[in-house]
Amino acid sequence: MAQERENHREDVVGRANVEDTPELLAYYDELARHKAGALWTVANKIEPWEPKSQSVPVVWRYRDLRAHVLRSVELVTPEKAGRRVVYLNNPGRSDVAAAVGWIYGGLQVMNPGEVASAHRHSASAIRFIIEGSGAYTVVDGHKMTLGANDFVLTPNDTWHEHGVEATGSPCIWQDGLDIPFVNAMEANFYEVHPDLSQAVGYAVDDMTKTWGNAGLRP
Ligand code: GTQ
Repeated sequence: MAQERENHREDVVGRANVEDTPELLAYYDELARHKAGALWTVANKIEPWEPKSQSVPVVWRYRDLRAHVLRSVELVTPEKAGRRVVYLNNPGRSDVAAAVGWIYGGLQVMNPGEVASAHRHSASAIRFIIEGSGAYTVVDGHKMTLGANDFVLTPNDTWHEHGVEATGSPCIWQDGLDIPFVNAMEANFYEVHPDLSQAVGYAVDDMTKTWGNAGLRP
């Protein structure tokens, strides 16, 4: 049975424009049997005139998602889920779990007293704290307390774990990671911390105190 063949012809000088003939079609079948193909059938597809996005425009409103995010607290534990997150799934990028382009986005929620185990991976993360109190993250032994409007970076391959102190309130933050990009590079490694949590090796909030002030030297 002849499979569906691609031939992305363009009637433009300098672009591939080869008409199908029975002889060529037989030739393409022959190449396909060798796991090969004729570039001119796909050249115009793989070298578009300008960048093409698979992403489609989507607006995710916090007021629409918030209740669904909070509902996940009743449905799964961080122990079982690893991370309790509702991710933003662009209909044009669901194959790579991207919110847009090569960027992953999600809304993570934790209740007071909960901790999510420590891990590290090749993808880097940024986090915006949206609401709640008592949240913290530990990045390579540096514990940082997090409140609404705080922003925290988790560089690639740093150990990280999140939690909310028992005295806090339910916390929601937005995660952004380059997971789809790193996967596209086929470069993503993932490790669970051998102790599932890190020893805090520095004064709490030392990073904020060191870098979150004026006074960088020339
Ligand atoms: O906190 O490390 O939303 O690895 C998705 C994957 C958060 C995280 C996400 C992750 C993380």
